[in-house]
Amino acid sequence: MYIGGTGKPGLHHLLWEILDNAVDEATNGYASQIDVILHKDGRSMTVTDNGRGIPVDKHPTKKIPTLEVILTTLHAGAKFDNTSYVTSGGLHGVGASVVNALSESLVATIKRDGATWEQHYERGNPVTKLTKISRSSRGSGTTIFFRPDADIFETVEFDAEWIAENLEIKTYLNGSLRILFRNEVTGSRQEFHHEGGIEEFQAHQIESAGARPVHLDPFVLIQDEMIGGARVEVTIQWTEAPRETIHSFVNGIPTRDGGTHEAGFKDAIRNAVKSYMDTHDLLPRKLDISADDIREGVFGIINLFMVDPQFQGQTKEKLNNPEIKSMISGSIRIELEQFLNQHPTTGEAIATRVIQSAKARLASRAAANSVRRKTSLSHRLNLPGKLSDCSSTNPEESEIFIVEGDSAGGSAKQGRDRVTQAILPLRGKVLNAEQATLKKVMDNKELSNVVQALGCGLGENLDLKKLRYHKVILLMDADSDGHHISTLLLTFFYRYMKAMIEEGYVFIAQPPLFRIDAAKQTYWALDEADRERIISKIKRKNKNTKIEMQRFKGLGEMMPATLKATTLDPDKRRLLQISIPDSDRLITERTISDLMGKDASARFDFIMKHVNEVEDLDV
Ligand code: 0R9
Repeated sequence: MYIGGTGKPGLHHLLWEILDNAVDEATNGYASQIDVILHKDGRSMTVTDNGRGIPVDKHPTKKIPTLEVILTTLHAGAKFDNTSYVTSGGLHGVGASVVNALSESLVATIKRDGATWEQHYERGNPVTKLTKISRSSRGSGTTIFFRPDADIFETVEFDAEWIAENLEIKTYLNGSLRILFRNEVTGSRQEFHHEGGIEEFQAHQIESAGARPVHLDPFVLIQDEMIGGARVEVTIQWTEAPRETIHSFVNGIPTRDGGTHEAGFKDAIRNAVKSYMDTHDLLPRKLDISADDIREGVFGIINLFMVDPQFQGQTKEKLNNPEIKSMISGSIRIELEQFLNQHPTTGEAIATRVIQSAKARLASRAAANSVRRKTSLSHRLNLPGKLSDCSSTNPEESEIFIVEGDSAGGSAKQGRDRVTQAILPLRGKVLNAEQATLKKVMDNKELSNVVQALGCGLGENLDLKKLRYHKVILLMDADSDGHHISTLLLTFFYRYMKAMIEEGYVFIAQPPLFRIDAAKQTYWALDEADRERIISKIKRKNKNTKIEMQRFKGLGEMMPATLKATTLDPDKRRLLQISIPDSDRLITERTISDLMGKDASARFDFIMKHVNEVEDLDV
């Protein structure tokens, strides 16, 4: 209920919670360094900040130390906040008490007023009194060690890479903060410190997306002393990228569903640029410019610091304070317009970019309209010629297999259930949608066949009510070419039909790589590891059993009956459902742009970083 589940994201939520409390102390100007340790067991963590230390004196009404109240009472932190203490509460801010309750062991160590205090907890209950363990202490601060409860979590292994990514983002959002990450599992250390703050963050994002800026200097605004003591940091830069990339944060926590601050930010961009173009007579007559045209190619970050943010939505990741929208929109608009007027070369480059995107949108709309005409249900005959459709018209029971190559398509066609399973073979090259405009995407024969077959349009015209199949299954060979095509199709879906992934309609089929026959039984193995597992199971039963093995070179080699029995039949097959982890959409976004974007060096870095994790790298 409090951490969104007991899987991997829930486990890491515990760390984000403790980390946010430490970052809050830094955001408020009392701490400058945070040390994070992943211990040797891989399943316990320690976080230390050098702030003031959680108060250890007796709580005025509860008559126990404030620290103990904080660690044993839900939402206790909120009651202590004064009106100027900015906290991440409301997002991760469920309180340290939740981390304590869900940990087998938690130890709090506080350095304050020249002494060191410690208290031990197990599953949320104190097992020692708060004890002064030293009469001296250098400096002040809070240390929390915790080991999540293995009886509660499905996995208790922390993911060092994910942690490091999040720690780095924290330091981009708090330019003066330094975070040291020690991974005792691997013996490595990383230090994160980005004095350039969000401006550096944005430059890094633009570079890793391989996007070419259309003007040199970004617009940067740091506005302190807004109404209600709020503070906002903003950076904006236009690039040639075919889409906008806006990241919003409140008190350093991502607001993935946006909200009033992001809406105000977008309004400000539109109004400032529109007014600048009007004033300087830069708008061509007869060309309607939309807000989307103005923001195409924009990389933008808005980080708002405010007391008492209110959040809404299922994941509480949308800011809901209504007064914020006009406050942000008004102040950013004035500053941005002034910036454009003071930097006419930049202003004109942006105006040219906006006009270019308006013209491209009109061209794309014409292309998309033609696809929509072709995909409308009344034109069923206009479905792609290569599609072997199913006879059912009920999307809930219908599936489409997008298959690599005509020969695999032939086997799949013979092995399928004609009522519920459609087959679409792909032959030509699938375009990399990460590096293409909608117009180019629609000109690609294979992708346009997919769009026509699915029937629900794409981009701004996507309408999932018209989706003709509720299972879209990618069926590729288990080799590097097959993986490549799957990756290209997933990139396309992610960029142009993301809701289809979010609704859980996209799957990857898992055809076997090996057939194993032993003692009159047939087994199917997905990969080498699976094969070894099966063989040792057979040998355990009888070590003299004769084993015969066949490796499939590709789907095309498989008999239709085999394909049916292993991969098509809903009762026997294994499918991987594609999802975008809510826990980190930012990382998903970055992974897609690193791996599929124009910047080859980002891919090179990725390969070098992960090369040791792969047994047989196929390059
Ligand atoms: C390692 C993780 N760090 C923390 O959890 C942490 C919480 C915290 C804190 C204060 C200072 N440092 C902290 N680190 C703090 C101190 C004071 C006032 N507000 C906050 C003070 O000295 O007066 N606290 C967060 C909530 C609370 N303290 C409080 F509710 F107990 F006051």
